Amino acid sequence: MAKAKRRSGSKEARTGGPRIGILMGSRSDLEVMKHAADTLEQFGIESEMRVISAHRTPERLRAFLATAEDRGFVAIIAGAGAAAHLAGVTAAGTLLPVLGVPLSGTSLNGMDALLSTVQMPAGIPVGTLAIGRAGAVNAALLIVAFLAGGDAALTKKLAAYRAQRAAEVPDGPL
Ligand code: RP5
Repeated sequence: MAKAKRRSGSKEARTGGPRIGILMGSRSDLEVMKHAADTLEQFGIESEMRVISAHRTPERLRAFLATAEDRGFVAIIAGAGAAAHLAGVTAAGTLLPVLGVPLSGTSLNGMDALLSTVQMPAGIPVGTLAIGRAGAVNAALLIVAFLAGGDAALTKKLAAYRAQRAAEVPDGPL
């Protein structure tokens, strides 16, 4: 498999494998959302991170989605905080699967973003993960699991990742 690229911004350059879009509503979301890119990179999966706000830069979102499939994207992870609608609006504008990561940052500590992201009416799905870093990591791992179907090498990497997580758990509490 070609070495994974992790890109920030829209400048084109790619390795040719499946590609994941990582959208975030603000640059202030990067600290959390970079964990999605880090995780995908561990599996050799290319990603592109973009700051796209559903309410502040709706045209940027439309432009990204208009070419996403042609550019090789197979799934999108969208992270946003507050009255988070980025994942839902993204899902409304594409047939690609969209995973939502609710982010904390307001006085409601992410509960606002969680409910905004998870409560999509039937018909336009957003697969919603946990609030914050766990959600960013697990969104990436869920995509890895989907892509691993029929890909023996990726399945092996996923099994090794799980084994490593198990090895990190101490046998005793002290
Ligand atoms: C949301 O509002 C963003 O996703 C971010 O989590 C939050 C705050 O954004 P900034 O005020 O830091 O740009 O749209």
